[in-house]
Amino acid sequence: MKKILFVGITALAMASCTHDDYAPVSKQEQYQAVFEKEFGTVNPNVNWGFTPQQVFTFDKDGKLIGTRGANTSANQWYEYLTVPDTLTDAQKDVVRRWFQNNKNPQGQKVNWSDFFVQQVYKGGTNPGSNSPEIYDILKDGVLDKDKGKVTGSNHMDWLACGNEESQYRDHINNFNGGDAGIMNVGEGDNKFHNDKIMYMHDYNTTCFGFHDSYGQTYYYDSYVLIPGDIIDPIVAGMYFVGFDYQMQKHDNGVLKVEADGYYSDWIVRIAPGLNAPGAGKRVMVEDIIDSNLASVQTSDWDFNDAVFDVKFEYNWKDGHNQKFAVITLHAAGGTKYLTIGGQGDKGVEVHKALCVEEQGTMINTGNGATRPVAIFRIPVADNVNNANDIPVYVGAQELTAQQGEATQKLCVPTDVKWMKERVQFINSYDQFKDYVNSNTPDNWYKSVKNLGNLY
Ligand SMILES: [Ca+2]
Ligand SMILES: [Ca+2]
Ligand SMILES: [Ca+2]
Repeated sequence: MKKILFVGITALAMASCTHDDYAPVSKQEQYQAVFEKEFGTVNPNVNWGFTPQQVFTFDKDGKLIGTRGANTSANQWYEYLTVPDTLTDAQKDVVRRWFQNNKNPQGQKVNWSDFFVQQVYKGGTNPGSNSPEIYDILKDGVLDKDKGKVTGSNHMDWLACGNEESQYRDHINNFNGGDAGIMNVGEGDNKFHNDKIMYMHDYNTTCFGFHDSYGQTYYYDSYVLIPGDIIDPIVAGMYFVGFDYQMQKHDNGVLKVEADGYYSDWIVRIAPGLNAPGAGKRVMVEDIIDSNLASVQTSDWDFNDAVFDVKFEYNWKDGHNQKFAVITLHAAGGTKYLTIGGQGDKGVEVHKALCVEEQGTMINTGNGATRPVAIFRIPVADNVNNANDIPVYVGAQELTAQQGEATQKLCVPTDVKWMKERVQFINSYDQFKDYVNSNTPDNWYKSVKNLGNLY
């Protein structure tokens, strides 16, 4: 056996040293070949749309961008965000009724570092027939008429989000007593409205909670997050968090209100902090390079294996200014281990970020799961201001976009739609091939032949 193995190694060494036909070809070289077979010769000047971007700076006093936590500079939100409209009475009504009529609903999770919170309903002001929202008090497990009744929402005083153990658990400013204060949103040329709304910046949606002022206790497991899609078409695409009041207090015995499974004691809407048009750039990623490049087909090219927007900002954190790329992840149209921000554990895996555990599930490309966007931050060096400098990996293979070379990443404005699965890129974006071959038109994404191919 040993002898045979030795002969094999010698033959291999000779092949790679003496015959050019057998010389190892790099993945990128193989990729260049299949890319040019599909799209033609790459023009040496093509840079795939990547350019330096605007950097937003937030000072510690909340000018333009607030410190982490609640950002109360509502008049500036429109400069870098798409602010949700006010909710109509009909929308609030249909949401209230849903929470009042559905006991112990199954919730879901979202993953947003930046989001709005909007008031929907203060429990007890319009109770449902099943969900009283005004509770009897039990003393040592027995109804205690002397204690009277308690309106839960009146004691839900400190709406908060973030991890219970985390130092980053914070108050959603302005949201107390089951209600919220009015904010003046936008000014001047920017759209203006009044609503009970707050923007949470550099935060997280790991959990939501409230402080009960009756028993002086925090509750971080008495909420449920429900997509508007299952409530009513007039709130489709929205997300709502409902809270179920509970209370416990030691006062010559145990006084108690038990959670009743109706999460209508306080209802808020949460909405992702999406970029204002022009505030960021969109990156569309192709992972074919990690496949068997001998069998690539036209429909394998879709540049939707990750689709994310990049916005740069300086943010006051832990006592000094730090630079971040804010990533808004829209789609994960592949089944490989794809990370943004670094390789493996050093980056963020796209399926996980979108709250889907199975790596084999494609997300938001019309052929798998549908999920809300994910929003997260990646620390970057001070000199980084180009979305191309945000590393993207498939396994150990970095995906690159080099001028004049076959690319795995495209950079486009944030209103460009991405591809569905199994449709032909080349027959959807009509002028992409011209762009590859001649570096023009650089707005190739505006020529769409078959809109139905886009998500
Ligand atoms: Ca309740
Ligand atoms: Ca692909
Ligand atoms: Ca795909």
